[in-house]
Amino acid sequence: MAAPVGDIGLIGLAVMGQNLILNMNDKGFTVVAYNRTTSKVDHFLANEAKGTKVVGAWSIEELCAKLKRPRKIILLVKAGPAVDSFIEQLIPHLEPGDIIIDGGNSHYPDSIRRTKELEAKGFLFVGSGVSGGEEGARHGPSLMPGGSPAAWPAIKEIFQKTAAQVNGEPCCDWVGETGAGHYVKMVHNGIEYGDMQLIAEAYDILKRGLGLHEDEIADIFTTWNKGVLDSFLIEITANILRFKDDDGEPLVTKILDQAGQKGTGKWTAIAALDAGMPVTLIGEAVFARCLSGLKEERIRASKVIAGPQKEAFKGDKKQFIDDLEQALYASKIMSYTQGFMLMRETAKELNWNLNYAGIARMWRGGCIIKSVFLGDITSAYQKNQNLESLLFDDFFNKAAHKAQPGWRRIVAQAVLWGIPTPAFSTALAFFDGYRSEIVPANILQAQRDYFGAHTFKVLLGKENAKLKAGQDIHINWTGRGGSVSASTYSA
Ligand code: NBP
Repeated sequence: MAAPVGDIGLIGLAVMGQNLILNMNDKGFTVVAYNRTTSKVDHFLANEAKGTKVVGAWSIEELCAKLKRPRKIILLVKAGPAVDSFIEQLIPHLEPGDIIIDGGNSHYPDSIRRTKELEAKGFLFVGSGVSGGEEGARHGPSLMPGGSPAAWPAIKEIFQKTAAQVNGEPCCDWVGETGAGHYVKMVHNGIEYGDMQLIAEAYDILKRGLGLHEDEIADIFTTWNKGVLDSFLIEITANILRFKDDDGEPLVTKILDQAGQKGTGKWTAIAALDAGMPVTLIGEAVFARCLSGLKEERIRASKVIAGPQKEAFKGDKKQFIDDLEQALYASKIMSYTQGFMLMRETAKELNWNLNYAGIARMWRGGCIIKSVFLGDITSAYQKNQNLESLLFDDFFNKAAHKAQPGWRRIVAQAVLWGIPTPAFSTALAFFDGYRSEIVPANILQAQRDYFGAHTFKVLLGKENAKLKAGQDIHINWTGRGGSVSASTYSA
């Protein structure tokens, strides 16, 4: 039998798989391609892959036979049972140390399970976030691999050469153990929801608040794209706003205001609730899409619920637009602060050694949230890998302080106009809550103890004979209740 030729195998010849194969081929790797419906292998070899080094396989057995050891096989198939089915089919043809890589949009608990199951059988598993869609897959995606650490040295060269490059650095590094790669990809998608919502709110304020035309708003976004907000999403939004329908109207004004979602933002929000972390901006971004979905109800409500009388803006427009830029920047800082806090908490819970500077670097290029801003986050975590939150980093601390006055003016003005800004507002509320030594949770604790004998702890410095430090205290608030307290636990 001929010696194996393939550096890596790939299963799943749909849009992502085909493009990633061609990309890896361009980087000098020999890829063996397989698909469940094998006619797609023939079609791919005869068309898109014609003239390349790509090798076809028409069975799992043939795919495995054509790969160099340790075998590396990427699955780019529909997330869910299809991934498990291929893993089962592959196992009889693998040897210990071989590596199965899932590059689809799998939910991280599945990747945790698959890592454990495959490692128990002597194989290695990598769950890798792949971002950037078709274009990214073809010319350089952001790749976020996690799973069995022993797999990384074997796949590192292929992954880092295939990924997008920014300033000569690959947008790919080892993320962490078990499901960490897919977890980080999920948080990436959640952050993407937040960034998109913030831009949509800025558009709404400029359109309904200042009364600007799409062309004028596009110019503002183009200017912002040269400063701290320099990012793919700001750039494409400017292009979208300039795009005209056949009658010369901006096409965007004709698009139904009902946002779709595939679920990764929701997964992030649920993960945040499970971890008990205040990832409020992503949550609001998901809920804003839910509210947008209530189109018929909103139409009816708009006829019977009046907002404030709209007053024309009398202030300094230039100053207002500068304030809005700062509000967007500061809100974005809050969103990333929250996202990294979530990753930190989960890493603690699941014993992952997450590479935070690496994560920010991976997101710098090849993906939807790519931005200059992520370079500053990389620097912050390079300076201090154990940073509690971005707001403790000098650069972001100063940036948030500088943005504060304009940010508050924008949120206040939007409230007066009756223009909803859930993402801007929650970012500011988070900032004010996070910087408060005292929050009104004392009232909540008192209420809980009053109606349910849930107990409370005493504030440091306020102890006395009745209020003892560190103890769970129950007070008979009405003189009528008993002295039995409920057991304490966190739900
Ligand atoms: P699809 O998500 O459309 O999946 C198509 C592939 O899955 C085909 O190879 C198909 O085989 C295979 N497949 C299906 Br569908 N059901 C199967 C089953 N029950 N058993 C075995 N194979 C099955 O392809 P894609 O859009 O290229 O995405 C691939 C992965 O990458 C997905 O997890 C996706 O979420 C993720 N992703 C996509 C993007 C993007 O922009 N599209 C970006 C980032 C990540 P067949 O040809 O025989 O039907």
